[in-house]
Amino acid sequence: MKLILAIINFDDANAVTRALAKKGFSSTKLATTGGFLMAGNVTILVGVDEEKVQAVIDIIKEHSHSRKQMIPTTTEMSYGYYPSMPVEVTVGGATIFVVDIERFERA
Ligand code: 2BA
Repeated sequence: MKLILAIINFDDANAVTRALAKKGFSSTKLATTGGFLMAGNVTILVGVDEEKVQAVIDIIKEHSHSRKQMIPTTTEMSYGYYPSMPVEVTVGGATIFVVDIERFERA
């Protein structure tokens, strides 16, 4: 068995979990925060048999969109002058990890 962890945009989370449920996959949504932008995102957990991993990844990819985001940064020029230098980053669609599950039980 495998555990798929997918970090996706908050705005895509419902579409992803609905599409997973439609195909019969259980999922759990966690509210998470990215370490770089310090902005909220969503991590989806899906436990599946190995042969279904690609199907789940395909669904996640289909419903996760990448977005461009501007982040403010400042650099000191001189005399304590800090002009704002916005930088554009591309976030997502989805950052996906697949890990082995040693044991799975429902109690
Ligand atoms: P954040 O850490 O907030 O990163 C948001 C976006 O900022 C990243 O998008 C990337 O485009 C940019 N970014 C991140 N770190 C950077 C750096 N050191 N320098 C320049 N730009 C940087 P994504 O790569 O699509 O990542 C989206 C979110 O997925 C991340 O949010 C983080 O929560 C998660 N993530 C990405 N890679 C990860 C990893 N290797 N381990 C754990 N979480 C990861």
